[in-house]
Amino acid sequence: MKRSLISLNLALVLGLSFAQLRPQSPPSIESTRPYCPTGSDLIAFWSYRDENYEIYVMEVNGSNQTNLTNHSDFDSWPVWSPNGSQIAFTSYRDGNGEIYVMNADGSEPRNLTNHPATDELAVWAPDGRWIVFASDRDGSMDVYSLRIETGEVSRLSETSSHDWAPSWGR
Ligand SMILES: [Ca+2]
Ligand SMILES: [Ca+2]
Repeated sequence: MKRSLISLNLALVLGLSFAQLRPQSPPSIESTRPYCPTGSDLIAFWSYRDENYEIYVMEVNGSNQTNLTNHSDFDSWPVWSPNGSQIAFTSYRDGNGEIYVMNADGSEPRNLTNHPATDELAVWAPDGRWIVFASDRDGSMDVYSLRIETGEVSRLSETSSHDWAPSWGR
């Protein structure tokens, strides 16, 4: 993996973790994420319409809105795998933020991080083999990579400030 490909677009950071941003009341605007990369005209997004955040997909015209997560805890921030077959997301269903991956139809969700610290905001590498995410497992929020095949995690940023919300360059 070329670190140079990673744009550590570290979020504006006010010392708040994603968990702390969880709203106490439903937001007025539903957050959206990009189109499915396979050109299937699907859009993934997260919504509070069920009184807890769930990940949905819908057609580009807004039809066929489908709840993929159906879990009582916080599920958010969906990102398509490069081939469109899977969706990574952040979930608090295990009591702390974890990076999950599920099939694009919502089946077979699995916890990739499985760590007691906060792990959140996954993005896929363009080759589909890596996920980059933010975690506070070493004391402050930093950016980490995870090799999906092996589960190997590497720390990419090492600062005492809040490094967050990475994205990949092309
Ligand atoms: Ca949920
Ligand atoms: Ca965790």
